[in-house]
Amino acid sequence: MSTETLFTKIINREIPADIIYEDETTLAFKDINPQAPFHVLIIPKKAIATINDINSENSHLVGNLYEVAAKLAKQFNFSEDGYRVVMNCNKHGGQTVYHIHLHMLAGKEMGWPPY
Ligand code: IU
Repeated sequence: MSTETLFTKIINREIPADIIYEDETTLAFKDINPQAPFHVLIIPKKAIATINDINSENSHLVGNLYEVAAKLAKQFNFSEDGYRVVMNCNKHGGQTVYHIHLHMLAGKEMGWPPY
């Protein structure tokens, strides 16, 4: 199964995105349909389709997503007030792009439960 999605094109700069962070393994860019004043997607450059595909070989890449979230929180001054990170899985989770991505939402107080 091909794991290529539009996010691969964003990584390869084949389609535009507002990229706010990049390192060897990870990219972060603004969500095109923001659900909070600050809404970015933090993705591994290596395509992993869903949370179900995380394993001992690639889980360090997922750890890196959280590390980048903490860095961005510090950079944009959200560490203290807080923020939400969420990763959706498959249909019931609301996943629409099959390249895992950590949503980072900040800049307002979130509600719970999230539905
Ligand atoms: P989801 O968890 O798979 O539903 O999230 C996909 C997100 O990707 C969603 O919030 C879209 O607005 C966002 N997105 C984007 O920012 N840029 C794109 O080119 C595409 C989707 I396709």
